[in-house]
Amino acid sequence: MRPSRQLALAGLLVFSLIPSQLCQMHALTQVNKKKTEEQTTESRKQTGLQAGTWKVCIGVNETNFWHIEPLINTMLNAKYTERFQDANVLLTFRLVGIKSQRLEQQLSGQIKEDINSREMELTSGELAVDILALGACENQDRELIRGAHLVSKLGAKFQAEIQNMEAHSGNPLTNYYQLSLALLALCLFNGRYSITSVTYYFTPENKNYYFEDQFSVDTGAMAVLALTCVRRDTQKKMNANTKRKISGYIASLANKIQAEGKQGLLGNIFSTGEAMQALFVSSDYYKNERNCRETLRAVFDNISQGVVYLPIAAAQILPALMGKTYLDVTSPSCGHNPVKFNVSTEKPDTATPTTAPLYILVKYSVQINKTSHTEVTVRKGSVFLDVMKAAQEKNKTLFRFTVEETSWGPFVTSVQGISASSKDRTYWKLLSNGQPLTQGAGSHVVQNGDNLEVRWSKY
Ligand code: CBY
Repeated sequence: MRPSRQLALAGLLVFSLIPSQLCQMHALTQVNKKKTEEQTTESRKQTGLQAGTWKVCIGVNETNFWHIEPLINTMLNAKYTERFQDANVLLTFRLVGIKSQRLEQQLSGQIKEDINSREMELTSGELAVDILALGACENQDRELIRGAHLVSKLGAKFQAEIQNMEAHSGNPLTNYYQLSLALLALCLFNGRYSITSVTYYFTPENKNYYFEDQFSVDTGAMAVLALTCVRRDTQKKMNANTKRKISGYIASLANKIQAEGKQGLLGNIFSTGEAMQALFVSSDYYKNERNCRETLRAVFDNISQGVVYLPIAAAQILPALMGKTYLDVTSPSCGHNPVKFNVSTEKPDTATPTTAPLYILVKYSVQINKTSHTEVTVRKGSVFLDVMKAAQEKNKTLFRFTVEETSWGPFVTSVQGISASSKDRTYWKLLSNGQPLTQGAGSHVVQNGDNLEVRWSKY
């Protein structure tokens, strides 16, 4: 750590030494410990893990803390002026035990304000994350959850999703990621949900786990967490057959997640954290040390390349790296961590460009039934959205568009006046050189000569 950083240390974070359930789950026996020691010398060099701590797929300790420092700084230094990303960040801070009173107060204040002013408009998933964040690790915000009857309000939103599926050929109001978040929060905070609906709608074959035939790892992961909570829910009287069914769903979804493993990542970098959480609670995947090592290496690589710079992305990846899952939100180990480390609140260096801007030329097209093409010049380092703006300036009729702000940045809602609709499962898909983007329009940096496209699609 640089001296300037040391000066800027906001405080020493002290975590207590409470072994997590994962610790016990993945603990190595004495017999294979020696063998593992030899095998993992190389991996420790790469991930910074120390001998003796190689017991679980927890990526972070005092020595290799620097790997995740950018994630924490991203969350600490973000300007939380918009209503979005707050809840995910607060949830993560509480769950992994990062103490920042200032940020906790600010975020929990903003979430409460948002609930007050937009209660009716909040989607099921938004309210679910709010409840998870406010209720994480026994704290006084739980009073508000009770006082404002947030859990029963979430129950009503969950019910509305199910009614919509009944009325509109199985399409929920939002999506299955949000339905799963809602089920998870209802299950953790003793809300009402129907086991019959869960067994009916959460079968792994349901189309809502897929976007255009592609299994959504994010969605599957959230469903595994929710279903695992349901299976463990002691308040629900469940017969053996139902329990077996749900266990089958969990196993099948966990397999689908593993099948999306690519060079250590599960899906892509943005789904890997939650997918890790799902596999921690549902499978033996990370008992295999090699799988753990590969995931950590891939995640740390991506972090060091600066890919994870949105607070929401950082918030969704960090818990798994610290061996935590969203199921820990109501467990006594919530907020406890076996790691001691320092957190700097120094603003990251912002490099000011010294050279004159260079321009690049890209192709851009809008495809509905027929395709409209153009070419635009934008500054080097521009993102997809800049290209859309440049095209719109050239020809309003063909390239006009609208966006809606989300925690992941701008989401393109309409092009040429044609609007995406979750009711019809339509959206504007973004592609570069024929490949779908793995980042949104506000994040994806374009390169000279790229062939960029927005395509009217059905998922
Ligand atoms: N969150 C949500 O409701 C979103 C759930 C989610 C599964 C989400 C990914 C995962 C997450 N962790 O939040 C999701 N995306 C969904 C459900 C959707 C669909 C939204 C439909 C609906 N009715 O809600 C939809 C339309 C299929 C979709 N995502 C589209 C897109 C594309 C956006 C294009 C546009 N019009 O602007 C895009 C860019 C893919 C493309 N090539 O067109 C896309 N999603 C991406 C890349 C992503 C990832 C964002 C990564 C990033 N760094 O920006 C994502 C994390 C996410 C957000 N989508 Co969707 C998935 C990933 O790559 N791992 C709950 C709420 C409370 O916050």
